[in-house]
Amino acid sequence: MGKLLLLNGPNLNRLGKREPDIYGDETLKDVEEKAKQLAASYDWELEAKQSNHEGELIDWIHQADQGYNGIIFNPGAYTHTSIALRDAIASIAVPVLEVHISNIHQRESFRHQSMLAPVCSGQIVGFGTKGYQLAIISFVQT
Ligand code: CA2
Repeated sequence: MGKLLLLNGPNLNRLGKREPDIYGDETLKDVEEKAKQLAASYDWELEAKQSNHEGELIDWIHQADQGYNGIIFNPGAYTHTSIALRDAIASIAVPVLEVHISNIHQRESFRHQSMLAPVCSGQIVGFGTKGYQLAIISFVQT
C-alpha cells in the first residue's frame, strides 16, 4: 500500500463552474472524491490539495518528499511559465506525473510548452478528468 498526493494549481477550483466544453462538468470536489475512491480500491491512500499560489504549491512539493510514493500534478497555467515549480520538482526524489484535462497541444500555442515536463516522470493530456484516474492507475499498478 502506498500514498499519493493529488495537487491542482491555479483556477482548477473553478472546475465544473465554467467552460464545460473544455474542462467537463465535474467539480474539483467530484474529481478529488473519485480519485480517493479509485486509490482506496487498490488499498492506496490519496490526499488532495489545490492552491492558486505558486509558493504554496512549491512548499507542498517540498513537503511531499517525505511520506508519498508519487504526486499527480495539474499545475494549471503555471505549467507554461514556472521555472520555480520545475526547480521544486527537480529537488525531490518522489516522481511527479503531470496531468492536463484538456489537450494543451490542440490549444493556443502558448499552452504547447510545459516548463515542467522535462522533470516529470510522464504527462497525461487530453483525456478530460479521466486523466487523473489514468495517473492513479499508472502509480498503483507499477
Ligand atoms: O487542461 C488543463 O488541465 C490545464 O492545466 C488547465 C489550465 C490551463 O491554463 C492549462 O493550459 C491547461 C486552466 C485551469 C482553469 O480551469 C478552469 C476551469 C473551469 C472554468 C475556467 C477555468
